Amino acid sequence: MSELQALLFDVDGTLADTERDAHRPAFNKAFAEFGLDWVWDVDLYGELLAVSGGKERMRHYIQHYRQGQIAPDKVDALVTALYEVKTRHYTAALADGSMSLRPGVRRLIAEARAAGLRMAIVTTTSHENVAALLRHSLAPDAESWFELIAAGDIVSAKKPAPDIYCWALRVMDIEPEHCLALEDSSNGLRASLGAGISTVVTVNGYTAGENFDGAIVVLSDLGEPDAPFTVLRGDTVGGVCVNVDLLRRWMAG
Ligand code: XBP
Ligand code: MG
Repeated sequence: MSELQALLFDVDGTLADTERDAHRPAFNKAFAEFGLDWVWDVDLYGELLAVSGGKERMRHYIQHYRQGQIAPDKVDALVTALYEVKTRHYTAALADGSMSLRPGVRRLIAEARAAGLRMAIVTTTSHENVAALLRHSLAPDAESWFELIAAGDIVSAKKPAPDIYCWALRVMDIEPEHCLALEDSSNGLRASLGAGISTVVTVNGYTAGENFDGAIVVLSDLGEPDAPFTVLRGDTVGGVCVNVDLLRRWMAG
């Protein structure tokens, strides 16, 4: 039986439902600012989420949905410039604290801190975006609660490649057997499992129909004592919300 020592949190879709109502409008604002008539509606964005990473997603869109519109030798510079503006819009939108955390996230993080568990962030989005979400939606000093923020372009192969998780394990000098990952998407799950880390999945509107083979459990959300999660797959071993005790029981198998 492995002892649980660290929780590794994905960000987008796991800590907060940032994709539909924060990242997506920020992309659209950037497109408009550049005079592009590109609009990513809710459904199209759901399709594009198959590609993780905002820059990679825009490159994919240009290649597959806007053939011939941008000269190939201009794509990289355009994507870089759009990403910078998109990040500005995204962080500005979060600044008023209106992006709420998903059910149970604040509670679990507090319990993990109290239990002395190590915590890290492992995400495809940028450090800047993570910092904005933690600061404005969790607590002004929340970034300091995490010993590591593994984010964005630290690795070139984004999720579903396991690289960002492998990098975090190396920097933390910890074995995957002592970690649990929390993810919301099939891409994220494949990344964490690829690094050998047991994973709890909480789905959202964009990811509910995805393949989560290999997850310990698939839940609607982390739940609260008075608002239990719904179990989509797996054994909750008697728990009604995800807490440190339940995570330890899952680790024990
Ligand atoms: C999700 C992603 C990101 C976001 C957009 O990251 O794939 O690309 O959609 O953020 P995760 P950026 O679930 O790993 O947190 O535009 O900054 O990439
Ligand atoms: Mg995610």
